[in-house]
Amino acid sequence: MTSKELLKTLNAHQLAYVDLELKNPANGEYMLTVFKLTPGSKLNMLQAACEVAAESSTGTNFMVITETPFSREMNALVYDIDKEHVWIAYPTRLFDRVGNVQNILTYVIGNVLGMKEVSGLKLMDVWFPPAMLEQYDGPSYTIDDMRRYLDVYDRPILGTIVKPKMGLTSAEYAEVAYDFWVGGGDFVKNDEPQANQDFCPYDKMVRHVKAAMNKAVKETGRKKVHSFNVSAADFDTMLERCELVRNAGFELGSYAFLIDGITAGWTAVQTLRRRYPDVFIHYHRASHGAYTRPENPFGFSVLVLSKFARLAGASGIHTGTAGVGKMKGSPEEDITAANGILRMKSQGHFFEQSWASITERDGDIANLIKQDNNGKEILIDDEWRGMKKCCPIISGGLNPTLLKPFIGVMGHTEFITTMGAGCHAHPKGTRAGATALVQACEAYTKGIDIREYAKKHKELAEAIVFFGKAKK
Ligand code: CAP
Ligand code: MG
Ligand code: MG
Repeated sequence: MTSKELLKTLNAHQLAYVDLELKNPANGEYMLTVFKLTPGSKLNMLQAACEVAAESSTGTNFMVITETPFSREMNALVYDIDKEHVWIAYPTRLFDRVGNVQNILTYVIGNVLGMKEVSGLKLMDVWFPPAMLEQYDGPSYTIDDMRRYLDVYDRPILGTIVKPKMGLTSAEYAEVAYDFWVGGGDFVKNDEPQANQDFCPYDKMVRHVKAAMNKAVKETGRKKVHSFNVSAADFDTMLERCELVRNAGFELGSYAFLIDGITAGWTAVQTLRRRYPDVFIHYHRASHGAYTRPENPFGFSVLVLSKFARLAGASGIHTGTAGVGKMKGSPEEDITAANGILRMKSQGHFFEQSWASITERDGDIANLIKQDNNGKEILIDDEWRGMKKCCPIISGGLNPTLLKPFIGVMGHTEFITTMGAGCHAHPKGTRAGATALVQACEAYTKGIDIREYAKKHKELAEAIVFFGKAKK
């Protein structure tokens, strides 16, 4: 059926949520979205789309007598449709005025994911108008700040997750962190379930990590970073954990706050961003698979999750290994997401998003974009220009032999990588695993094949043998 014919099938309730002639949806009044939609059995594509637009904005399943002319102005509008996708425009005035990501998501991936009218609904892309970029915090402390702190440029920041994921005492945990740092690694993160377990009390873990970091910095002469998981049962406890770290003598820049952004929630993410603009806010996306796995017809794409993380002010978010590591993923998904949050202007699955309102007086805009695409820091002092970058954190089943293959897919090195088993499964242990990772990175930056480089670098040679054999 043509859209004209589809329009004729709509009832009065559905007709209030469609305008296929909407002039200039990108006029700034709307947040734009594209959903992959499979209608429920009794509805056609447009009918189902209008039901989604209703339930995810002002409506419900019937037109109500209590509607007013103004409430109708707040209706989301289906403004385009094709065989599989629907384009819906949301008046930005629908959203909470304090720049609240949780509120937006409650609309667009709220009730609608449970509606009978659809048998598939996945939010594939989202476009934010400039006015929204000004209202939302966006990142404050970025990978560029971390690079300055670590004095690490032109290569990925090399990190690990301490493994086993859980079960080490605080002293044992810190020992592994120390071994990674003296092996040459830059960045150690708590794993996503790390909290205040009785065998590894939070305050003791913090103290031991501080001692380990002092020792490693002294021995290597290099700065180091630790990302503390501050996720907690309530905000008071979350903030207590932040303050524990900040009062343990860590210098600014040497610690990040990790938050399990989906299980702890978006309010936790934004609370950390607003309380600690001088700290790297590390968004771990544990349980994102329930929404993002390609075989799941309901949810949202990795790109959408990542774009909202940038809006909320995460300094970095895990964006996946594009299938190179252990988790499901693809370049279309993971690399699009990674570049979608890093750049000033990025092409998503459906929208080109500009994260900076660059004015004509900026003169050579094309040159600015080119510099940005080459990793030069543009959005520095004049944040008014736009939203700072959110960096991809690449993790999940990687090991030193996979660093170059991943960079080959990513196309650049503007990311943090964290390898857990990839370091701690090394036959000679964590320190050797870290050194193998550093050597694999050196080989990459020198343009030397890792097998060639391994001839004179034994830790890398051992990693190649071990992970080569371990390949499933
Ligand atoms: C990686 C990791 C991270 C994953 C999550 C894990 O450990 O600690 O949580 O990166 O996946 O538990 O798997 P390994 P993603 O390096 O040992 O796999 O980054 O895709 O969100
Ligand atoms: Mg309701
Ligand atoms: Mg983990």
